[in-house]
Amino acid sequence: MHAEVCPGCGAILQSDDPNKIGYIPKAFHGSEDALCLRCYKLVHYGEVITYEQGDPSFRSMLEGVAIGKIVFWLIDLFNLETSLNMHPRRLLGEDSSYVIVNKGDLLPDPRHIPRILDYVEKRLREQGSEPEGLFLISASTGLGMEPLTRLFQSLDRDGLIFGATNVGKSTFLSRLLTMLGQTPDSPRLTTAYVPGTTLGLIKIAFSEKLSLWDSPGLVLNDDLTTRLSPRALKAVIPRRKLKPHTYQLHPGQTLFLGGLARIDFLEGPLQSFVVYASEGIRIHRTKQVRADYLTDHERGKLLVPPYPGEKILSVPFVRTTLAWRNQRGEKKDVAIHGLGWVTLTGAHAVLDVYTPEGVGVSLRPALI
Ligand SMILES: Nc1nc2c(ncn2[C@@H]2O[C@H](COP(=O)(O)OP(=O)(O)OP(=O)(O)O)[C@@H](O)[C@H]2O)c(=O)[nH]1
Ligand SMILES: [Mg+2]
Repeated sequence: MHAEVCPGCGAILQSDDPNKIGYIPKAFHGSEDALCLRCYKLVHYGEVITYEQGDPSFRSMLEGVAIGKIVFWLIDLFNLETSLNMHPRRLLGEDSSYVIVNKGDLLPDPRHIPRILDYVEKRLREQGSEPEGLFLISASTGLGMEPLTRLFQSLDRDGLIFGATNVGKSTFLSRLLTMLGQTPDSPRLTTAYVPGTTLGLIKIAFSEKLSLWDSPGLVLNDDLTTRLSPRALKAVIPRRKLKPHTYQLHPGQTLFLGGLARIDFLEGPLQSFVVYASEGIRIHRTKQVRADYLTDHERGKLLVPPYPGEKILSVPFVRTTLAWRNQRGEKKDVAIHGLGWVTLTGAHAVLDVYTPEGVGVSLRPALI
């Protein structure tokens, strides 16, 4: 059979231009499970090819695909605010039946699961969504997957896996198929830490009658990870359980999260700043009076990631001012979209948060 799309990423295969999406040397074109050059390099050598042509118009690709299908909306626990903004009603024209919060293995303590589900449920209600089911899982470890495998066994329509880029859609489908016993012959979906891994719709025969569809993740502009080099991404995306790091800060002090974010503590009582981010981020505490100098001279040097030569170093830091007063015992998270979050424990605070222009910053009740 003639393979027309890459079984790893769904790109339409072509043998004309090695610098374009979907390239496969002529000799391999036509063999059923041959991967495109990009997937081949990713899977076998961990090498990332990026294409100049940019967004291959995923939005138009997704138009109409949800009709008649059951939509499973995947959300990334580590990047909740960005992935919750990727509402399927807006993007597919259909609501999701099920919402799946992925990457649960990153939680320092599974006892926090109910609290996180409550928060997600509340956010979904605010958006006018009441899914038939809400799950928290880890596609990497299999945590929480059993009820979902039962649900998939009982499907009576095709299923579409939808969500922002990098939330783990392809990893989830692969895990699901493995758990349902479809291993060697089922397609090997390419998964990777870089955003934009899946490039087209991939149809997977699930039973005699039903198919499951993997889809390319849309990119949201407020997400830090779409602006980083592969090297910086490796440092920023956590792979293991998060280890919170606590810093006691006085007003007049600043915390840098690598050279990617800066938090100036302007007003409030002495309090803990608890950082939930990847171990690859160098955290640096300093006096606020030194912070401008460090911003101008040490991003990409003392403050890494990013690393020397990265495009993001020429993107200016933009300030977001946050101020709040808590009810007794409450804590707040400052979420920096794609980088992680910082929990503040004091009764009140005023902060200036600096992030590269365009990267989203949100204030929310503490997740943990
Ligand atoms: N810690 C953790 N990482 C995960 C989990 N699931 C996926 N990942 C990682 O997240 C990254 C993205 O996974 P993919 O499955 O490629 O994500 P995707 O949603 O298919 O991304 P696109 O194809 O770009 O839309 C990879 O580095 C995965 O290893 C999980 O449960 N826990
Ligand atoms: Mg994918």
